[in-house]
Amino acid sequence: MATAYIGLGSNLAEPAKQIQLAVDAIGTVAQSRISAVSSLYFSRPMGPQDQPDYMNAVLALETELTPLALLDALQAIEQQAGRVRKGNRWGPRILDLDIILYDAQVINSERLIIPHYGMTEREFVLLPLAEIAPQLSLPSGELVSDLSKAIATNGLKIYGKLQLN
Ligand code: A4P
Ligand code: MG
Repeated sequence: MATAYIGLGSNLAEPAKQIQLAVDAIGTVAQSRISAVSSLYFSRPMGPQDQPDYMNAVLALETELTPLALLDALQAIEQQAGRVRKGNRWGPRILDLDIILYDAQVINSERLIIPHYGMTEREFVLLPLAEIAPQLSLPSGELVSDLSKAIATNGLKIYGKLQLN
C-alpha cells in the first residue's frame, strides 16, 4: 500500500462543485481509499491573469495502484468532468488532477514526473498539503511544514469544507 497526495484544481464551470465531484470520484477509484482531504481553498491564478480565480485542494490516497495506473484513473476522471486539453499552458480548466507525491518515489518518465515539478513554488499546493500532512518530507528531505511557512500566500484563503462521502 502506498500513500499518494493528489492536487485538485478548477477554475471553470462552478469550481467549488467540480472539486467536490472530483473528491467523490476519486473516492470510487479501485484498490484505493481517501485517508485525508484538505479544506477547499480559493486561489489567484498562477500564469495568465486573464482567467478566473481557482479553487484548489489536496487529498491523501492510500492505494495499491501503481503510479501510472493511478494517473490513468485520474485522467479518466478529468475527462468525465468534461476537460478539453487546449495546450495553452497554465490556462483555464474544468478539472486538473496532479499526483504531487507517491510515497518517497522519484519518477522522471515520459508520462509522469513525481514529485510534481511545481509543488514547492505553489502556495495552492503547499498550504493545503501542510494542512493534512505537515510532518511529511519530500524525497529531497525538505519538510512540508517548513516549505509552506516560507511561501507567500498570494491571497490564498480557505473557502469551505469538502465532504468525504
Ligand atoms: N504529468 C507529468 N507528471 C504528472 C503528475 N505528477 N501528475 C503529465 C499528473 N500528470 C503528470 O498534464 C499534462 C501531462 O502531464 C499529463 O498527460 C501527464 O502525463 P495536463 O493536466 O494535461 O497539463 P496541465 O496540468 O495543464 O499542465 P500545465 O499546463 O503544466 O499546468 P499546471 O502546471 O498543472 O498548472 N493557478 C491556481 N491558482 N491554481 C491552479 O491549480 N493550475 C494551473 C495549471 C495554472 N494556474 C493555476 C492552477
Ligand atoms: Mg495536470
